[in-house]
Amino acid sequence: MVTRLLPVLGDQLSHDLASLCAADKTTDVVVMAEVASEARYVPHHPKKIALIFAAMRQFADELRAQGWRVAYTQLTDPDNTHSLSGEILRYASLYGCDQVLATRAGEWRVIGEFDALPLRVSVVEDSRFLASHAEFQAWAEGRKQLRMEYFYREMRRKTGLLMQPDGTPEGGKWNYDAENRKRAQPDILRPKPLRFAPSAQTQAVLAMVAQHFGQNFGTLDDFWFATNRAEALQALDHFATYLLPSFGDTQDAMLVDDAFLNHAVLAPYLNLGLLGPMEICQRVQAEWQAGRVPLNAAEGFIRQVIGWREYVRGIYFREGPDYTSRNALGHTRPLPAFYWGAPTRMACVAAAVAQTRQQAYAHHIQRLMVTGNFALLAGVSPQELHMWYLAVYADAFEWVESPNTIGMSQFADDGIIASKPYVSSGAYIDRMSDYCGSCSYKVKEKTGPRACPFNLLYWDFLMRHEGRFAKNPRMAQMYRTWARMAPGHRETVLREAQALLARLDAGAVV
Ligand code: DLZ
Ligand code: SF4
Repeated sequence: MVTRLLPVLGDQLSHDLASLCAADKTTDVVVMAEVASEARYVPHHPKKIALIFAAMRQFADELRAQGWRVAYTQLTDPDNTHSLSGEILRYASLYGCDQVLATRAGEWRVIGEFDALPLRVSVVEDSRFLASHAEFQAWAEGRKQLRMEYFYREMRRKTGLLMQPDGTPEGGKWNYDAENRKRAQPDILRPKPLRFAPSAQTQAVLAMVAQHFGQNFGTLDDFWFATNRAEALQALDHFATYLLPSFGDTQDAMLVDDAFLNHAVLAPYLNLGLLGPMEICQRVQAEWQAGRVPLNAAEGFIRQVIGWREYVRGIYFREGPDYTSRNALGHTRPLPAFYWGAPTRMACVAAAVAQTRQQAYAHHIQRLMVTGNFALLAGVSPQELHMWYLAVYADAFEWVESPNTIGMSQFADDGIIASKPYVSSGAYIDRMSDYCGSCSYKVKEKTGPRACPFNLLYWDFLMRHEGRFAKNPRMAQMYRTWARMAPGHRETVLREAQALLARLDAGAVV
């Protein structure tokens, strides 16, 4: 007798998942399915698909070892209906059971699909986050601006992380970001994220993904991700021991030959559910308490997890399903082909894209200030860019990726997340990276054939949106700088920017 079906999605691979906790091993059946509807709604990086499928298969094995019955559909199973709802319905009829117990999906699209099931579906909230939807709503209620910093402080108080007994933050400040903006030097001795040799099961997944998704952007070579909780815990331990001490210092730096610097690369595991946010932060806090890492490193890391990650999830669910289609700045340019690996002369973009193709990973500043910055300056459709980020990064799920893209990076939500657009000229990239030295453009040149495109497009962006941003107190200085430039120079900048965009539109190598 089967009483209920328990769908477990590819990003719900947690043994403490709310629906599993509320279920009964003796009468309920877990349903897991590798389906085309999820694997193909954007052209995911093959490494991302392999990670998810390999982790799903291992999680199913772990559940079985704990005594669960698991109905698991592999991608190539002949009966596969290739949608989540199709598989739930198929198992419902197979087991003669019309009750479903689900943990709320992390994406509106999938929530809608579950809502439409012609079965008796009960949904429990996903408890793997620090702030529930209700808690975020309560925090947001009545506020004019939803700034991450204030939400973060609430989360610090709630969790007690890096807090003193009297309710003040450790070290006296809430945020040590100002110490986390240093340049980095190439260092062949810098530790790297922990790598895992694929098991036989993961190798089978890799072969299958190569066959079915080999045409997608991204390489499968050298797959090293953790694919189960035990490995993810080792990766956490390795990060905390070897990489965390300098995490803050190099957090915003970019180097051509170092894809990871001191970044944790734990987000894929966290977002799949292999690790939980509190256990990661407690480990990081413990390193600081033991005097092994500086406060700016520990605080900077914890802020990303309990502040930023929870905050963007809150925004995604508060704003609703139309959030991903917002386009406040009216940007419609197609995503340039170099995002998918076509040649570009911009060394910074080429490096970020090459690394993305290889690793299904780039760090936050590469995403925000190189690929995101270029798209915003060039007026690329936020929707096309959103699909790109969602596809190419192993950690990207819509609830976390879309507020970062639509809101933070592209200002397409009209300033819900960001108080000003994150645009910069080449100078910022030059300051934070070693990209410019090897570029065919010259970062110091403002006009002329070798002028850095970021320099030209920066002013073009500001002028295109002068009406909207000139009065923004955080932008006014830039408009004053522009006003002080010689009229002839301003004309040249705008003419050359237009010519550059025309070349981009014509498919020339830019
Ligand atoms: C991202 C993804 C992919 C590529 N494939 C599957 C799948 O075949 N089966 C599955 O259950 N989940 C998959 N996922 C994750 C889902 O897309 C994810 O659960 C939703 O986007 C909600 O966050
Ligand atoms: Fe990028 Fe401009 Fe530097 Fe080239 S010169 S790497 S385009 S910022």
